Amino acid sequence: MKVTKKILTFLLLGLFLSSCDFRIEIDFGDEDSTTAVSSDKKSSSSSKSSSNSSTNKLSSDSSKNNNSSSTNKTSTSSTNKSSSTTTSNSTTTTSSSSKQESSSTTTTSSSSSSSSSTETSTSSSTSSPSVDSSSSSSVDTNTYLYDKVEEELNVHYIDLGVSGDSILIDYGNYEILIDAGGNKTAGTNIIVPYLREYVEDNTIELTINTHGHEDHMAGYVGLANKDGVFSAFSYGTIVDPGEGYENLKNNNGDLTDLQVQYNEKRDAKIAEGSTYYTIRDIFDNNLERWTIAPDLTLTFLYQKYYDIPYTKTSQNLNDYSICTLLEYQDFKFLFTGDLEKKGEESLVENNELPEIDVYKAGHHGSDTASNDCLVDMIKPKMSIFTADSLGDTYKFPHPEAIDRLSKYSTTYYASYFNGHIVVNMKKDEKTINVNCSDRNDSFKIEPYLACYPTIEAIAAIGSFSSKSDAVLQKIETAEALYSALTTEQKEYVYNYSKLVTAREKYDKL
Ligand SMILES: [Ca+2]
Ligand SMILES: [Ca+2]
Repeated sequence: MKVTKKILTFLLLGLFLSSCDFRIEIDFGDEDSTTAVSSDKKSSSSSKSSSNSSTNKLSSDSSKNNNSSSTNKTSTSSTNKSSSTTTSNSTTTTSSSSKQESSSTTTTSSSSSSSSSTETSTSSSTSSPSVDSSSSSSVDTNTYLYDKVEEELNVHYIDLGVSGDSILIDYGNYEILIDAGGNKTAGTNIIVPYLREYVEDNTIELTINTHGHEDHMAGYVGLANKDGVFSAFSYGTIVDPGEGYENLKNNNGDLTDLQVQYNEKRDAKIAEGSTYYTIRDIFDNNLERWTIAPDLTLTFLYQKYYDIPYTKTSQNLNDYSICTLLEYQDFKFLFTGDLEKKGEESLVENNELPEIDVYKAGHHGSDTASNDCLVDMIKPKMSIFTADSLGDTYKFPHPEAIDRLSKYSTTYYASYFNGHIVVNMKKDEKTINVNCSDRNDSFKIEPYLACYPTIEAIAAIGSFSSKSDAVLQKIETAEALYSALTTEQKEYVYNYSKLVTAREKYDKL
């Protein structure tokens, strides 16, 4: 089974992660080393102290203030403490497999304008995948949220088998989880066992559900009577759009079953002691900048939809996506959920965004995201597509988005192509290392764009239950397109199995 194989492969990969050599230099020589992001502060009349940690839930009624003018962009550093020592029950652990698969490490240069090089090495190790904290140095917890300076940071873009987001930022025993999506099955069978490998203290210090779509939320719930991402772990702080902005609503305006289930699971965590903030609470209380360690900060980025309640007339839930900037040493990561054009315009208007090293391409690489207004500001060196179109109809990533990104990006990864994608950075090293569970060579846009008409033709076959000239023509068209591709291009046709299945079915009818 594909999913199981991926997990097992990745566990093995983790065994030698710390021993890998990194070979790709990213040159930060020209960059301003000072903190590059500033958010507009909404003037707040209820400015709670940042040390206000014991409150489980801030009032959602705090006055909604006007968004201040974007001309006054200052950065406020605030720290806040999240505290949750509740331990949730965890009954299972990921099993290991006797199947041994070697993994490879590829590094790519993002300082070069040419296509990335691929240097591959194979290695294996029996060392523990856990972070060695013995070399960590202690820091003042009155200043920082975490009590150590770790030797490395890993950002995991988890492959969910379907398009969807679940991103783990792993810094020793401090973890941030952005979304737990895909679907309920992915939550229980992929995300939970994956996280257990890296959340050794069973507590995720911060989780952010960017918005209430299934592919970003369902994993928190998980399968019935099994662990989902909420039930499997304890949480320091939970942030989401909140009531009135969470909108998997039915036509009659009620919350969907999934939203109701998410709320129940989240509220159970709050009852256990987790701190909960809506994204408006974050800005109303000046909690947007989280100083985790001297070399690590997470900043919530303001955009206007945080303050616009969901209605029938503003019913694109993607607009509500919570956006964050992660800064580790000089490295900068941007996460924008499924934000689309109007949200991106607001994001750019309200924040002085720095150039970004690693950009999770908005909305899985959809044409609706990564618009010029954003891309021209952040100039992403590396773009990652959390896209796995097997079984869906969205055909992410879209060539239009790739075209815009390609003005700046020199390296790409895609979850359907690479599997789990782990970006590793080490303390005091100016290199980014990428390790993937399926294949380490980066995603190349030339063969992808060349095969895209084939991907579209296969998707266009659709479902059928009887023979017809129309169906046969679609199958033959897709087969002809596929057969004309080069071997390399064929590797990018993620829905080829659908074509095989369609042909077999048609011949049997
Ligand atoms: Ca960890
Ligand atoms: Ca932790």
